[in-house]
Parts: sequence; structure tokens; C-alpha cells
Amino acid sequence: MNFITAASLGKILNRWGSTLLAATLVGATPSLASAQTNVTANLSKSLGDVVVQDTKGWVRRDDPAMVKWRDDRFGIMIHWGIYSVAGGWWNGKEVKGAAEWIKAFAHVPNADYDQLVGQFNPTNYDPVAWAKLFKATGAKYVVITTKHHDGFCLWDSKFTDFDIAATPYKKDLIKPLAEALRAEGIDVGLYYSIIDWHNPDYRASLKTPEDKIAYARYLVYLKNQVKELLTKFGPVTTIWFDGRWDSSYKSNPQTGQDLEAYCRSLSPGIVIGDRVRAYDAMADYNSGYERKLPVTQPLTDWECCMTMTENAWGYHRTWTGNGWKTPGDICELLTRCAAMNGNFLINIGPKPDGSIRPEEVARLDRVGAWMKINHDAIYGAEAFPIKDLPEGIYATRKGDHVYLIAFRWPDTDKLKLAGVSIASASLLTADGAKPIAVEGGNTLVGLPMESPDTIAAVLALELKD
Ligand code: H79
Repeated sequence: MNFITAASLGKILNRWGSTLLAATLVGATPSLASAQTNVTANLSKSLGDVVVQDTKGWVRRDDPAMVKWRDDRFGIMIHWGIYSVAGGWWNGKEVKGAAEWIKAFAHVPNADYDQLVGQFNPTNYDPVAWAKLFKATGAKYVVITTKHHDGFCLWDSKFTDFDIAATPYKKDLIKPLAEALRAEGIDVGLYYSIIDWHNPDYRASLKTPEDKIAYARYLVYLKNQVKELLTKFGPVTTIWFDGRWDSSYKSNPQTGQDLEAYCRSLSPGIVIGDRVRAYDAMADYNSGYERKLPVTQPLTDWECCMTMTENAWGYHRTWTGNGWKTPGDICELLTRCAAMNGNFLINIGPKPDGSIRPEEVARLDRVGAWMKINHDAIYGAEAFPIKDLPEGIYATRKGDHVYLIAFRWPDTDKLKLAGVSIASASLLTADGAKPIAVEGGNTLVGLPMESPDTIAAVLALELKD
């Protein structure tokens, strides 16, 4: 593996910094921007942007598996399990908060919660159709919950009966999806919760010698299951751990170090987020941007995972949270990630019968239509800071191309980009790239009065050597 340190990355970023460009608008035309809502500002407010610049000893991986993950930029997260049967309701009452947390939020005893196992029967599950939908969305990888905090396993595990084999459906849900995804050229990522509310050996804290003995047994169980995940389903490119905050895990960094090393021993090249670690180190990337974006460009690789609603990952029947993000919101979040060297996962919570709710399908379809035209600005793209870009326009770079992704169309027909030397420019459209005239090597002229795309139009600039 080739590594470069955070310090040397800093130098590279400084090199980018020295090529900062200045963009200025020239020529005033009637404002179209005023008619558009400021999605970015609204999202920033509701999500609470964060600044996390502690690299915790991160070393940049540049081996092929990591480069692929970094270039992918866009994935889909799936939260599915027996909590989907409850769908955010317990005993005839809606339970507020994330639907996959219902056992904790509604204080459901094990014996009652276990009844959901007998009701989980996803007869409409069609992993091939899922994979085709994700492909059409433009997703390059998928991360599915194999076990969430409730401890229920979506595959037939040798080490517990609290799994899919105990349901009326009986059949493993993970392998057919892994195979269907790979058939579409989509990488397979598996989410696994460290927290386990079902296994009697799990402990949130280690207060007594008995706790320590039980938790040691739990860690053996966890590793046995991780081994199943990394050996039974063909190549797994990412293992996505979650739930590291209980003191049993976080008070002993050795536990996370061992788990990370164990995964790498089973699957060299696997990409692992920093949630595998007890806050002591970064692993391959910062996976902490949960429903949040960084304010400034992180120094490490990073990934944001995002709900379509305010905070429900698993299926919630009557979600009455803070509304649904629009397809434009989702494209803008993806773009903001790519423009800050990050990856983006958009979440869906399939229904207990295996179907995907129409609100989610409609959003994935529309995002896919946008990606079909504009994907060059996202895949393999990296940050390209341009000073004074108008608000709502983001820039990425790939090779000798810079992409301006305009969620708010400039209220001018001329856009001057000082300090850049443009060989040619074009507008990406459904009918192919349309040439845009360039004046003086740095000014785009004759821009259409209105955005040619209702979500965001992309201007592709070919730079001179
Ligand atoms: O799987 C999704 C969520 O269910 C899971 N991560 C995503 C991907 C997640 N669960 N909780 N969190 C994320 C946030 C953690 C909240 C906490 Fe707490 C605050 C943990 C400890 C303090 C609330 C209060 C939960 C436990 C105590």
C-alpha cells in the first residue's frame, strides 16, 4: 500500500490553495436567483454543519481499493430489519425518533420485540430490481445493515438464532443482494452494529468481573459474525461499523484496534471507516458526518451518510418529521461532498415486505436522471476551490477539466473566472455537451438566461495546459 501522511497531504492542499481562482460576475441581467430558495443555507441550519479537522494519525491510502472507493463518491445506505415491521409504531402509538431505535425508545422487552421475527416476511424482496434501481440512480456502492443495534441478523448466522432463518421468509437476504449488486458493477458494503441489545453477553459498561467475562464472550461472537460477513458473500469492499459509544467499547481502544486488524487480516484492501475505532484513530476515513456536512474541507478522506427525512433510517410508516428532502437537495448534498473531497451515502428504509416506498423510489429516479447527464462532475472528482464563486455554484476538478455545478443559475450571461486559463467550455445537457463561448481565456459568455436543468446545470471547462 502507498500511504501519504496527513502532513504531506497538507502540502498538496496548499498547492491547491495557491491556485485559488477568483470568480466575478460581469454584466447584470434580471435576477433569477431571487426566485430560488436557498437550499444550502436551509440545510446548513437544520443539519448543523460541523468542523472536524482532527486527523487522529490518519494516513492516506492510495492502493487501488481505496482509490476506487474515493472515486466512487456516491452510494446508497439501506436500513432494513425487523424494526421495519413495527414501522415506527408500537402498541397503536407512534414512537417519535429514528424508527430503527423503536426497541429502546418504546422500552420494548425482548420477549415482545422478538415477536417481530415471526412477522418479518419480505415476500416482495427483489434484490435484482433493487440493484437495477441503484444502478439507475448512479450509486457506485451500497451499504446495507446486516445487523443493527437490535441484534437481528439479515443473514443465516451460525452463531445466533435471532436471524432471518427464524422468520417465515427463512432465506438469507444478504447474498442475493451482494450478487445482484456485483452483477450491476456496484460495490458491496456491509453495516454491522457493535452495540447489540439482544445478545445476553453484550454489556454497555464493564462494572463487574462478570461483565468483563460476558463482554469478552460477546467480542468473540462479534468477530465470528464479522468473519461470516467477510467470507460468505463474495468480495465485500467496505465494512461499516456503528455504535462505538458505549463505555465497554470506547474505554478500551485495543478492542477497536484488534477488530480493525482482524477485518484487514480477513480481507486485505477492505475500506473501513473510523467508527471501528474507539475515537482514538481514524482508520481509512472519517465516517462521522452523520446527517451533517463539514464546513471546511476535511484533511482526511470522509463520507457523509444522510437520511431523506429528518431522522429516520429504518422504515417509518407515518413519518411526520421535518419533511422530505427534494431530489435537488440530495443532488446538492452529493455535490457539496464531492466538492470537498468526500463521499455521500443517501439512505433508504425498505418496507417489511421488501418493497421500497414510492417517495424514495421517486427521489432515486430523479437523482439518477440528473446523474446520467452530470456524472462527470461527481465520479472521480475532487475539490477545486474557486474564490468568490457565486453562492449555490460548486466546483470540482477531474484531470484537465473543472466542473461548475450551478444549483443557482448566475443572474448574468457572463461569468468571469480570474486566474484560470480555459481552452474550451461546454454545458452538459441531455442532448450532449453544448459549446459555450469563452472570451479572453477566462470569461464564459452567452450563458443561457435560465438554467437548462431544473436541479443544477453543469458547465465543463477544459483547462489549457
Ligand atoms: O444507523 C443509523 C442510526 O440508527 C445510528 N447511525 C445511523 C447510521 C445512530 N444511532 N444513534 N446515533 C446514530 C446517534 C447517537 C446518539 C447517541 Fe445516545 C447520543 C449515542 C449516545 C449519545 C441517544 C442517547 C442514544 C444513546 C444515548
